[in-house]
Amino acid sequence: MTNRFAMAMLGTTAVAAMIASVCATPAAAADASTADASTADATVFSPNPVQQLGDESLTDQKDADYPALAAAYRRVTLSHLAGSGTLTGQYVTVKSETGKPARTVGGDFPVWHRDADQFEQVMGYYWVDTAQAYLQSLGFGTTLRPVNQRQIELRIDQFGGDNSFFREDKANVTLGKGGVDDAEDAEVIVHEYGHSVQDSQVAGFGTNLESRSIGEGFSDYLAVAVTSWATGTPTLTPEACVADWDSVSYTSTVPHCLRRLDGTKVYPTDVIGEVHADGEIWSRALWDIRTALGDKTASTLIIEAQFDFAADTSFRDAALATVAAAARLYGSRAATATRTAFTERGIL
Ligand SMILES: [Ca+2]
Ligand SMILES: [Ca+2]
Ligand SMILES: [Ca+2]
Ligand SMILES: [Zn+2]
Repeated sequence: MTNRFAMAMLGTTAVAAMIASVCATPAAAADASTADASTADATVFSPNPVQQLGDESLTDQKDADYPALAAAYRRVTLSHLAGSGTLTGQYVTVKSETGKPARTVGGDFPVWHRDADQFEQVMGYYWVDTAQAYLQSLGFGTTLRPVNQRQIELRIDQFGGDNSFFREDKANVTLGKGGVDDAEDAEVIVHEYGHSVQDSQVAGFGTNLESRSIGEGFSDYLAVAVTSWATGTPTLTPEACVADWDSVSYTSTVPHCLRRLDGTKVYPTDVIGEVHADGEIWSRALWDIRTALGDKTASTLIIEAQFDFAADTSFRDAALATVAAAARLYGSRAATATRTAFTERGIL
């Protein structure tokens, strides 16, 4: 099934709300410029139980917390919180439309498991904040321009279908609860965050088939790049597999993957006019750049290039901008590897 993520196209970019510095704790007050206010411990999957345990036999079981999942829970520290005791922070605020909002008890978030609504809320906060930390680890916001340094509003919703989406008019992301709850899989959360990344770089990005396909391909790429950065490699499921856990609800073949980054589709032969499917042409090119140059170099040039994309870019123009960014940042060897990746997909 390839049709799961719909991206609403309307509207203009919202101005992100900033966390008021009055919320900062004394420890963070010296660093008010980043509003790095406070931290709290919480329990998450990292990135999802299928990938963590290498167990493709796991199933949703109607949101039950069953013993085979026990080893996948991780205690982590949430950063950039506003200090209010809720899941509100510098880069994300969680709005629960399903169940009680998470609150700290004694300074930390209780140990909620997947059968508690608050678990998805914590997941959403942690993985959006981690995705922003990944961008900053590449130099965005220090040696390079900031990328998506705004507060994303993340809604956990009993949205009817098995579907999550990004609405650029509100800088918000909604995560659904069909099948495995979407926010139980970090790769679904970071995929949606990928759309907000591109929207922050080019307002209204993605207005036609090819630009929207790039949006899907990049968001799949970012999902894997961020989760691999956060949890390490090698991975126990194929690294190129996106959403190993969410996809157990709608795939029957093993490994369970919503999509993969290492497919063999080429342009224009394999274009079918559906953005997620066609996005696999783009994501494979990005995957090859990463294989050739390493994660940090590849992701940096890929994301830096996106500032130069037109909202309605073609594959070709976006590929040329990416080659140019490679040359500008890293020189001719990187540019050649980048060009080769797009040539092999038929894009250049
Ligand atoms: Ca759940
Ligand atoms: Ca789902
Ligand atoms: Ca994965
Ligand atoms: Zn998408």
